[in-house]
Amino acid sequence: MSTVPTPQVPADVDAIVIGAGFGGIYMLHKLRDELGLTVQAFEKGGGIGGTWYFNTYPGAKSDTEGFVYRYSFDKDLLQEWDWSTRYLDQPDVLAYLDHVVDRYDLRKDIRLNTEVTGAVFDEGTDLWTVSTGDGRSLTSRYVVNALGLLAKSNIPDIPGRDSFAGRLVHTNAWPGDLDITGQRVGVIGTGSTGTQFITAAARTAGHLTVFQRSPQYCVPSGNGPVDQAEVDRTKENFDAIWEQVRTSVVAFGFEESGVEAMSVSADERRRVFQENWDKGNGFRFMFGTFCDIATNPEANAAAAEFIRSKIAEIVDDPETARALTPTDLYAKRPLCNEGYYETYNRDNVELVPIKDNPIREITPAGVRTADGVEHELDVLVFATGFDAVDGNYRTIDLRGRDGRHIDEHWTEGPTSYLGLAKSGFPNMFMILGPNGPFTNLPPSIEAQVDWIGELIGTAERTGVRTVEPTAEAEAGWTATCEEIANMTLFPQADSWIFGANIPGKKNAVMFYMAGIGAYRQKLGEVAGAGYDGFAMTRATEAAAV
Ligand code: FAD
Ligand code: NA7
Repeated sequence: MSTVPTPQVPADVDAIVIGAGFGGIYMLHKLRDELGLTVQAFEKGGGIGGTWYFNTYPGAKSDTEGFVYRYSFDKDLLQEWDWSTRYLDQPDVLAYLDHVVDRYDLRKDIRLNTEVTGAVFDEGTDLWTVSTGDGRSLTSRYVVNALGLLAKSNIPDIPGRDSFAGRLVHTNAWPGDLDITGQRVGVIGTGSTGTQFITAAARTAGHLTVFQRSPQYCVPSGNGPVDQAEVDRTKENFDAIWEQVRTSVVAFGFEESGVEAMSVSADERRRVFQENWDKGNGFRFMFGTFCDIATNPEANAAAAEFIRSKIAEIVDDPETARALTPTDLYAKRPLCNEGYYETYNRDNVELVPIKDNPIREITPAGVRTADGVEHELDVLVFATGFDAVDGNYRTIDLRGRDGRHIDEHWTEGPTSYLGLAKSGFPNMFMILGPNGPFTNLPPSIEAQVDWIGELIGTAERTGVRTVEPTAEAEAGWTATCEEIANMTLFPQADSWIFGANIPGKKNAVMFYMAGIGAYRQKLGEVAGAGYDGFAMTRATEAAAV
């Protein structure tokens, strides 16, 4: 640890939190209520909730089961919030987060409708200056970015996009006044969001045209009502459930399989796949059936073949079934849905495969494909996903030491130490930053917030003035994440997980794929070794660590 002679210039507040989704809400509570710091949170949306404030499209819901798509840090909070369906619809998650914000009286410290446009570290004062879109600025000693990893919309620049005479919307900005009942609706995109939207919209739209670039592997979600007796049983069991979640791999509330797919007979494989198909949930199908679906090409092919056989069984029209059937690896974030493939048996749903017949332009009347057909529409929905992980960071004038912008650090793709801090950016933390865990996210958010809180608490108690990872520690973590990702099949599929969905974006490893248990263990080891990999400075007059 080095020392600096100058006294601390007072800051406007101790800490600034940017974003008020799952991450920012808990971070604000941690810093203000547990550490006793003064905190200002900024949120560019008109309400709290992040993902769950913006994604109000028909069908929006969690694909993590509701009993583990929540916070676990407060046992009373866990006991007082009920659920009535296996997965939570968007309004349910938003109501839950509103409840949390009110319960801990957080709203008064969240400034809504306020976009952070700049965050600049001053090496003379060791303070951050955070500027907002309303022309104001505030200084703080700490900044925590809770900007969201799936929060910056990807809006493809399709020719004629602005000429459309109907309503053109992205699912991440669904307008409150848009009712698609009886309308001619087109949707571009068949990822997690697109498949949710398609199954819901088919029930109300007059006609639904699905523009599909890549067919998807999608398993049933098994959604349905949950009765109070089951809720009560789950609540009684919460200690054991959360212990399992925190030490598991994907943190989805089920036991991952320890059995290799090829170690059992073909009949047994099919039995296990069927059993998990019947139970439902995408992560369960990928990680609860066999332990090597995401790592062994043969096991992956067996799972993929099973899903393909289901598509052939479910979809009535053979040509539609063929177009819906993926032939590539089963190695994107696994999808689940209620009746996705069945939806294509409806008379009002039309599949337009666009891989070989791409969209040529958007016209005032609709979408024209390369074969010259103009698909006439009243509403066109972009379910085209997100500039994931680093997207929102790069829109901020974010500068650390030497005035260097985050883009200058991230020329080869975004990096961090432990998914939560960045060398050259003292006293700055990230929730779900690059190379954080690939899991059900609330438990990983909690792990990060708890750990950041511990570190800031230690710094406060011991007179540490700045703390940041070393470049070596960051490079080591990046290499670890690359090594682990390369042991899986995920890098071989083009998806947002590696930035492959954004034209021109550098493909890079953006997740730690060894699971939440291993991640939490690593966090514990780093803290236990006196924050190994972090460099600290302190004022000479401060108490020694
Ligand atoms: P967010 O909820 O994205 O919040 C980030 C906030 O930061 C936003 O409100 C944003 O407006 C704000 N912000 C960003 N930049 C600025 C700025 N410059 N100034 C001010 N404010 C800013 N994950 C799961 O684990 N399971 C699921 O089932 C699941 N379902 C999902 C379904 C959908 C439709 C989507 C889009 C995502 C889903 N996710 C799911 C991922 C989800 O994003 C996370 O689970 C979680 O909500 C992330 O919380 P967060 O606080 O990190 O980010
Ligand atoms: P995804 O998973 O990135 O899916 C986006 C979809 O949009 C996918 O089908 C894409 O096809 C398609 N897409 C993207 N750009 C285009 C263009 N230009 N033309 C045609 N089709 C396009 O985003 P989601 O929102 O569904 O899910 C992201 C995560 O958010 C998800 O895992 C949940 O956690 C919530 P492609 O497959 O690239 O061919």
